Amino acid sequence: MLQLLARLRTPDKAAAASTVLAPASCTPPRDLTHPIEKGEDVKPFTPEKAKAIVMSLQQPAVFCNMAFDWPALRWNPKYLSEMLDGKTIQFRLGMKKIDAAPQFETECSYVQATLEEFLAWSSGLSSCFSGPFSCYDSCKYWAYADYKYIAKIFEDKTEIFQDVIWSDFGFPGRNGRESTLWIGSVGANTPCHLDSYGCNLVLQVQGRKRWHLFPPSDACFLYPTRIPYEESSVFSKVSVVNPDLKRFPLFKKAKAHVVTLSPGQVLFVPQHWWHYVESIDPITISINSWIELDADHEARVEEAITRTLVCAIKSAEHPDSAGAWLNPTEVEATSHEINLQYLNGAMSAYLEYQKAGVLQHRYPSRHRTERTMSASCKRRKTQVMAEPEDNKEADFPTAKRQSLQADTYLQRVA
Ligand SMILES: O=C(O)CCC(=O)C(=O)O
Repeated sequence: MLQLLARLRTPDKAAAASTVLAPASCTPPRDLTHPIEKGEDVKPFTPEKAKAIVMSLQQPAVFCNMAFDWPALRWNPKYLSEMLDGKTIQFRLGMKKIDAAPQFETECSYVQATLEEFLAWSSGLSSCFSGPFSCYDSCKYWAYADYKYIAKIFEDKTEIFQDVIWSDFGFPGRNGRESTLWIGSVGANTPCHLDSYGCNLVLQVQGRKRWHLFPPSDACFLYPTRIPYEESSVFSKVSVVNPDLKRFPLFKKAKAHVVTLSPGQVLFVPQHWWHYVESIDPITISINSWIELDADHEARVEEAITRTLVCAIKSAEHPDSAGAWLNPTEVEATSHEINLQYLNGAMSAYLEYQKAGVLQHRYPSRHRTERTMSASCKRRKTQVMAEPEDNKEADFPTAKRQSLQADTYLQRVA
């Protein structure tokens, strides 16, 4: 089934705010070694219906019981350690203490470590007094192996791509190869941003994450910035969980939709929804896939113009160092020539797309169309919730469990 996120109030009004309902049929996270109980082995939506929801819904939503049989739900830390087989990955470290300014990736520390080293450190083992995490007290810092392309880190274990089955959502052939993996300790977070391209499906695998989502229409209350610069990410200057309302008074008007994603649930994040994401359990693991949309053609042109301008202005201001303005996820400040080539390519693709007379332009309605899967490397990219959170009022629509009947669709909960 599907739960849509409630409109939540901004943090200063949090005491009165509230969140989603969990329909009775929403299953809790389940240990896959347990026998399936009656009714749990039925997916509430066919792939066609799930895709129709994803391609038309304008609100974030959580799908429950759609992934109960995905082998990826067995991707616990021990299993992933075995699969990584001692390979090191990069972890981003940040302070657990939440400041009134967002902790952007430019302000984080980075270490290269094995998953075992990360697990030992995050559980406070004394063996970590040496090793890659030795400079960081796990009581004060969180660590995050974020945004890891599964195709890259498991390039020698390609069989595990099949553990992720996005075809259940109507995207045939899409699996772990087109997905990214996120492994964090408690407090690990991603600053509030929107993704310029696509929409996003996120499977929570282990532990819980809290998502704070804001609609695209809240952009002016979130003080957007392109610094740090990262292609396809627009960051908010506001620390949404500890906002400085003197500097950012309009943030009071932002409508947060807060949801906690539990293992087995799949969050749909619609195009251009802002999100701040925090890990609230000792170890969290999630997997996501950004679904390309026709609207990305236009967004690519806009992104190419933005890149050209930001690189030109910032390289002139800081000729010797891009460290101050370039997000660490960007390899380097690209030259003006490269940027213009990129802009040219994006313009040509957009014109081709327009010439092809794609439906979306004829009917610029609520219905979006998926672009065929491409090799596009999207930097990032887009809650549906199990339990109502305390102190938050529920006033959201939900979809009724379908019992595999295609005629049941979205419904409002009274
Ligand atoms: O899980 C996270 O920390 C962030 C995920 C995200 O930004 C995304 O999937 O777009």
